[in-house]
Amino acid sequence: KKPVVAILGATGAVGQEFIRLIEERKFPYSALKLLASARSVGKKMAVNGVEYAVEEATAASFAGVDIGLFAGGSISKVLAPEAVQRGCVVIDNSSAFRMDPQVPLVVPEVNAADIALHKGIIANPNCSTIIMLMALKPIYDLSPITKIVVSTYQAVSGAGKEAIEELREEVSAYMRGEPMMPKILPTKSLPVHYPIAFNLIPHIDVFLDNAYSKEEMKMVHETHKILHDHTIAVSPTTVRVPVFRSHAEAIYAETATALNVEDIRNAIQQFPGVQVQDDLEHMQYPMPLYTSEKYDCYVGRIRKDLFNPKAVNLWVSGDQIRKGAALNALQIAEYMLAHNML
Ligand code: 2RA
Repeated sequence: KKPVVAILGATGAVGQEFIRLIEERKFPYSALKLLASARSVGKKMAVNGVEYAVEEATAASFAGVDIGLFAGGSISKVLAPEAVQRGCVVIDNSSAFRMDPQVPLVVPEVNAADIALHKGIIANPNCSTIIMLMALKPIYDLSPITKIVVSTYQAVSGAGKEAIEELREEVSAYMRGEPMMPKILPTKSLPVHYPIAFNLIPHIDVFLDNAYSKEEMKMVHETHKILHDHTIAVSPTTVRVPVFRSHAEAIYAETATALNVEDIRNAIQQFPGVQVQDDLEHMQYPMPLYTSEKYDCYVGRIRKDLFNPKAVNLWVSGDQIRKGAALNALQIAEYMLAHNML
């Protein structure tokens, strides 16, 4: 039986990507509901050639719904339990439930077995965590990773549709010789904003008392939960960069035993959802302009650390809205359908 599917946050960047992916991957449904906040009610959106009117998301919206694809945002905290109470399985892209022990946090290629433990909600990890673990899980399978140092180069799409628009506006203002008028980055809710065009902002989400940002601490805690290994030392720095869609990351990974680059390269190439793009002679390495709109994550610049024989350095890039959010969540739903878990 084909499921009844609801998309919560249908009009946002991730919500729109859910629709595109449902069409591209021919995700089956017997009925579809597009839900959003009151201000979006009535908007028309086409899916598979059928026009839908966006409805206001309320608890009652989930009556009879089998799968809830939640694009993210604070509304998840309120509506996910209501949806579960009405028999809906929720795949939530918000951070609300990621660290809840009752809620599996899943990258299907990394820890699909955790999906079966769900009690109604399955959490989608943060985009920067997903992209990092797609590159590192194949290495972890060769030898447990003991330490990670990661710097991220995160696309503006992570901050939503408005941030994508803001980058465009700033570039054109700059080219017209006019002042750039930032209103979104680094974080919409904070009183001070900086331009991202021709700039880098080492601040994503809010700072905590330990001088790390929430975005950075997500990479620590989510990595521990997904790999079921709380011994990994993770040192993150997350940075917003003037790129539209892909997140890129420079990673140093130390393993329990020394590995050789060829074994690492082969393991990454064979891992589902990842491709090695690493041919220096022909200037082949992943770049956000080329990894955007793709399903896979791309890994390059794979090289032994110069000083530590148990460490490797590498570079990964992946589409933040696809594998970083909507694709990963939809793949969890695809996995559940394929394993009769819905
Ligand atoms: C960001 N990872 O990039 C966060 C949310 N998508 O802003």
